[in-house]
Formats: sequence, C-alpha cells, structure tokens
Amino acid sequence: MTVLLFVLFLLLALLSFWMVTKRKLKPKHNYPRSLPSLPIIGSLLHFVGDTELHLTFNRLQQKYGSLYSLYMGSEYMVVVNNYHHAKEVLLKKGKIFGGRPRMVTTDLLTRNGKDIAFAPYSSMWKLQRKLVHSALCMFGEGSLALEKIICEEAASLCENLTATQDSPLDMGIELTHAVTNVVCSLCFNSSYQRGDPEFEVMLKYSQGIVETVGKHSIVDIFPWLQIFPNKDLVLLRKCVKARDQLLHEKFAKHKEMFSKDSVNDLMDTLLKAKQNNDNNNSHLLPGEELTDDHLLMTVADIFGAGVETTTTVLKWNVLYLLHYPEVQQKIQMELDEKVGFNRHPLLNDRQHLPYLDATISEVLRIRPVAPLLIPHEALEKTSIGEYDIPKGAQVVINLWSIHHDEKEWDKPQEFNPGRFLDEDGNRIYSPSPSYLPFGAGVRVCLGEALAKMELFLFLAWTLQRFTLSIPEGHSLPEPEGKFGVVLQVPKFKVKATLREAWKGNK
Ligand code: PLO
Repeated sequence: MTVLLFVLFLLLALLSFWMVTKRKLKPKHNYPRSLPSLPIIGSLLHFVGDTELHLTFNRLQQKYGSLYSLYMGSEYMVVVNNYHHAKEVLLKKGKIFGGRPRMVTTDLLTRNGKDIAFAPYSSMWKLQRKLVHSALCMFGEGSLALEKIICEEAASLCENLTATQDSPLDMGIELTHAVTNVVCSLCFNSSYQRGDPEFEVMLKYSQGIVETVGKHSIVDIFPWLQIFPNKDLVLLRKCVKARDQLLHEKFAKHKEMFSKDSVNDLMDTLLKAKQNNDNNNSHLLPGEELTDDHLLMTVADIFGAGVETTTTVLKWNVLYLLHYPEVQQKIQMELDEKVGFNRHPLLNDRQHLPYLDATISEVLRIRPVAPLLIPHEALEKTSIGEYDIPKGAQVVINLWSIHHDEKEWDKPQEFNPGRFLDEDGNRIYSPSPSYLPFGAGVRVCLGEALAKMELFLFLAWTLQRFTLSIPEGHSLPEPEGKFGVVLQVPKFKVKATLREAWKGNK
C-alpha cells in the first residue's frame, strides 16, 4: 500500500513538475504572429485561387504586421516584409538561414539539389559557388573579353532591329537571343545563329520550367500528390528532359576536347576542378564527391539564371519605356551628349550616364525579378527581431513589400528613375536601404556584375539608335507581372524606329 501511495505521489509530483515547466516554457516561445490554420491544409484557405503570392503576402501585413507566420500545408513558414528583418536573415544570420527547403519541383530540376541556387547549405555547395565565382571573374568581370562579347551581341541585336524596322516586333525574342548568346559564350564558348532550331528548343523548355518550378505549387506543398496525374509535373518533366538532352550533348563534346591547358569556358573550368578533385579531394568532406551531375546542374543553373533573369529585366525596362516616353527621351539626350553618334557605348560610359543607370535601378525596384527571392530555411533554432524561429522553418523574404514600403519610398507605386539621383542629377547608390534586387549574404546572386554590364550595354546600344514605341493598332501592355520563379512580363509588340542621326549610316 505504501509503495502504491509512494508511486502515486511520485507520479503526481512529476505531472505537476511537467505542467509547471511547460507553462514556464511556453511564454519562452515567442513565435511571430500566425495566420489561422487548419490541420493538413494549414493556412491555405487564405490563398485559394491566388496566383500572385507576393501581392497577397504584402497585403496580409495590414492585419498581421510585417513579420508573420503561416502553415503552407504542414510546412511552417515565416514571411518577412521589411528590410530590417530581411537584413538580419540574409546578412547578420546568413549562415543560420542559409538552408533551402526541399521541393518536388526544384528537386526534379536540379537532380535533388546538385546545383547552386536550390542546393542545401553544404561544403559541396560552397565549392560549386567558389568555382563559378572564379570562372565569372576570369572570363568576364575582370577582363575586357566579356565587354567585347556583349557589344558584339548588342551590334547584332541592333542589326536585327534595323531589319524589322517599324513593323510590330516581339522584342522579347530578340533580347533573349542576345542574352542567351552572351551566357552561351561564357558557359560553352559557343553561340546561336538566327533561326537555330536548338535555340527554339531552349526557348520552349525554359518557358515551361519558369511556369512550373518553385512557385509553391500544389505538389510542392503536398509532395504525396505526385502519385496522381498532374499537368504541371508532366510539363516540367518534359522540359527537364529536353534541357538534359541539350546539356548532355554539350557536356560530351567538352569532355572529349578537354585539355587542362586550354580552359575556355565555365564547363572547362568545372571539368578541370573535377579532375583536381579526383586527384586530391581537397575541400570536400569524406564521402562527398564532385560528380558529373554536380557539374551539369551547376552549368544548367548559371545558364538558366543568366538567360531568364536578364531578359526579364530587359523586357520590364522596355515596357516601362513605352509607358514613359519622356524617360526614354531623357536617356537618349544623355546618350547623345555623352556618347554621341560616332561610336558605340562602352562600359566606361556608365559613370557618365547616371539617368540610364537610375532607370535600370528603378525598374529593378518596381518589378523585382524574384519578388520572393528563393525561400530560405533555418538550419537551427534562432530568432528574427524579438521573435523565436524554430529549426526547419521556411523563411520567405518578400522583396516586393521591401521595394514598395511606403515608410521607405515616396509614392512607391510610381515609376520614377529620378529618385535614384540627387538634385544635380548625380547618381546616388540608393535613396533607401530598403532595396535588395540581387538579395544579400551567403546566397547573394552570383551574376550581379554580369547582369549590370548586360543591362547597361544592351539598353545603351538600343536607345542610342532606336526609339521604341507602341505600334499602331496595339495597346500599351499593362505592367502586371505573373508570379513564378521569376516575375514574368506580359507579351507585347514594339515598334523600333531608327533615330534620325542613324538613318543612312549603319
Ligand atoms: C529559369 C528556367 C531555366 O530553364 C532553369 C532555371 C535555372 C536557374 C533559375 C532560373 C530557372 C530562374 C531564376 C533563378 C535561377 C537561379 C537563381 C534565379 C531562380 C528556373 C533567381 C531569380 O533567384
């Protein structure tokens, strides 16, 4: 009996101890305010029929504040809508938040995270990033070679525009062609001629991937839905297959021709690194190996990112120039004065063309390429501001909110390149710190310098020679983007008219 009483007493004591500690622990967890959620579907009722996630996340701030949480199905997600918190996540605690959530669609695209952008935080990922970074420095940013390549492509872009002069033209395709050839030289030391069927294949599969990958689609939220037929997954698989075929051909050719004394492009750099690594696995942990899959996925990432992001920004630029002909005219006046008509624009001119530079910055602000960046994942228990964040939480940085914050930007909905200039028209870097078009921290965009060179040169060349306008009978395209892994630009036609000074000479 006494034993029984003793056990009962012990149990009661344990229970009360547990309850007291639980009550004590509970207030310790100060998680961000959460949207209501139901079992299994989580907070998804808020997003029924919603395609523009960045806008909904922006709107939800009114009710839940700038930092809130929700459940995407069963996944805990924190949404960051202001730059203080964004900088804490990306810069101050960059390593802690350096993970990536696994998703069905991105796993399919990257052979389970063997690329850079969607890969988990690991020593392999660091090695891949380092290799690409040094290759970009070697072939591009540091040397004149890249400027020459971009200018050659800009020249043939202008030729094509001259040929189709005054008739309605989908400039998107011309711009994609030019940008693709720059990235092609960089990755594969090759380029596409006009009308090359391989280029058409690339255009088509890339569009399919952009439409289906990494946009929190239903299979990303409920991976078990993969077992049922799914239109998006069928399309994605088909496009990835087409991409792989193209990549394998290029890879095989490079392997065959490879010589470590003649490294001509990114693919060669990666092959050389693999050879070195096979000899002495220098940077990697035991059991880790830089495989052909890693090389392929790395090139695929750089190629895909290089093409899709830069063309998207160029298309947004053209769209805004059609809406604001006075901005276009101002850029042309600046070009006429600083570059003139006897030579083409060079990278060195950038410092003398602040209005063009400011226009590019404003386009990147008002229509960020990746409005939610790529989701991050907390690799350990941590915090944002005064709030606790559990290990494994998905953290989404809403760049759209950060770039449209009324506390930071005067009339953020208005397109106004002048906000990036001081009273004398000199370039200021950014009037507000609430501006991160390329992200920041350990996952910052690898192609920022390359992108800036291309944006500047392609626009300067085009506007030096042509005036862009809406063709007769066509209407102005709405500046509404379609959310996805990049913010897609609506299709529209442009009339490119050769400017007076260029008529008669080439
Ligand atoms: C674009 C379509 C390509 O076929 C594959 C591809 C690879 C890398 C992705 C890119 C797509 C979209 C833009 C991404 C880029 C990596 C970094 C970049 C997500 C899906 C951004 C904006 O973060």
